[in-house]
Amino acid sequence: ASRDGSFGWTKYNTLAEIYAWLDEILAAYPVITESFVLGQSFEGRTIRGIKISYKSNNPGVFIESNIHAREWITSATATWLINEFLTSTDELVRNLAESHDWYIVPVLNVDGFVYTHEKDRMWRKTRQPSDISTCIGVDPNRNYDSHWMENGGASSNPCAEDYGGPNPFSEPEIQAMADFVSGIKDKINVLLAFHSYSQLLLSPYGHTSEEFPPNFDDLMDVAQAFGDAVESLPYGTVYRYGSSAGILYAASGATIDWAYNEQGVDIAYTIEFRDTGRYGFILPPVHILPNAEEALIGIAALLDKCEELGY
Ligand code: PAY
Ligand code: ZN
Repeated sequence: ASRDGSFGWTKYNTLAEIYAWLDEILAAYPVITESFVLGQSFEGRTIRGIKISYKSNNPGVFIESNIHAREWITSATATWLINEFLTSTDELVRNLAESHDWYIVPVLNVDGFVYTHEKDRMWRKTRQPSDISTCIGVDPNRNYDSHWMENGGASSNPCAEDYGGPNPFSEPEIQAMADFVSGIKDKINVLLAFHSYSQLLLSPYGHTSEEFPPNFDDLMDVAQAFGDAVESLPYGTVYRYGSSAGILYAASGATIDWAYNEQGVDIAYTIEFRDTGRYGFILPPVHILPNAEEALIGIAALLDKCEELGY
C-alpha cells in the first residue's frame, strides 16, 4: 500500500508522506484499524495515531515514537511495524499482531520533525519559543509531570538540549499525549518509547539512580528477552539494558517515568535503536529494515516474557 516513490522503507519519509500513507492503510484495513488524534502541536499540526485491534480485550501496547525530532529511525521503524502487523503472513508476526491492541503514534514531535526535514537535521526539541530567552524549544522527554526537573535530570536553561520547559506539560504535544494515555491507561500495560541511538533498553527510573522500581527484576528479565531475540538475528547487533539513570544519565520528566509512576503502566521502556555512534542520528536508510526487524523480534520476545511473568 504505497504510492510509487512517495513512501517506503528504503528512505526516510516526511510527515506529509507518513500521514498520506497512514490514510491509505486506514482505508485498506477499516475494520482492524482506527485513526486517533492526540491533539495539535504548537505550530498547529495534527498529531496522529493508529490503533490496531483484531479482537476485544487484548492487552494494550502503546508505542510513542519520534518525540525527539532528529531520531528518524524511530518513525521509520514504527511505520514498518504497523505495516507488518497488518500485512505479514509470518506466524510469529500474526500471533504478535493479533494478540495485542496496538496504539502507535509514529511522530509525536511533529513540529520538530518537520523542522529536521526542512531546516536543521539535528534538531531535537519542540518548536515553541521561550518567554525568557531567544532560544527555541523544550526537550519533550523532560516535560512530563513526574519528578519534573529533579536531581539535575533536566536543564532550566532554555538554550539547553535537555531544557525541561517553564513548567511541566508546557508543550501542547506532551499535554496531548498525557491526556490521551491517561484516558486509556487501564487498557495498556506496556509502553515503549522509541528513541535513537545507542542500542539500549532503558527502564524506569530516569529521575534517580539511587532507587529502582518495585518490579525491577521483571523489567530486567523482559529486557533480556528483547536483547537475546535481537542477538538471534544474523546482524550482530547487541543491546545493553538497565535503568535509565543507572546506565545512561539522569533524565527527569521522561515519558517512561510518567507512564510508570503516574499512570500505573507496569512495563515502560525507552528503546534506543541503532547504532552505537558511527552514524548516530544520521543513520543511513539501509539500516531501516534490519533495525525494524530487530525491533519486531525484540518486541515479540519482550511481550512473550511479559505474558509469562503475568503482565
Ligand atoms: O527516555 O530514559 C529516557 C531518557 C534517555 C534519552 C534522553 O535523553 O531523552 C537518551 C537520548 C535520547 O534518545 O534522546 C540518547 C541520545 C543519543 C541523545 O540525544 O543523547
Ligand atoms: Zn531521544
